[in-house]
Amino acid sequence: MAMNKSTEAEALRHPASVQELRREFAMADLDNDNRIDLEEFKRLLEGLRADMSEHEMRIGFQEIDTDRDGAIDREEFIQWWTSD
Ligand SMILES: [Ca+2]
Ligand SMILES: [Ca+2]
Repeated sequence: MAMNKSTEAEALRHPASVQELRREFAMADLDNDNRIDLEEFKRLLEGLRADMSEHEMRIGFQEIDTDRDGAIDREEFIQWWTSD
């Protein structure tokens, strides 16, 4: 059960990307309350040039906000980006 190079690379890549996501999160969290609300989420998507309608953004927001408290916290954000 030898760990091959690509598995190692995969393991190394992960923490780096989480760090990256924390930075993304901090940038998206415009008022620094450690939550991304719907307004901030829309701005984030606009910044990413995501061509989404108001309705699609709302749906996306609700998908990420898994505990349904009306805001995306860091954990939900990271889970969203790292699922798939
Ligand atoms: Ca915020
Ligand atoms: Ca939430």
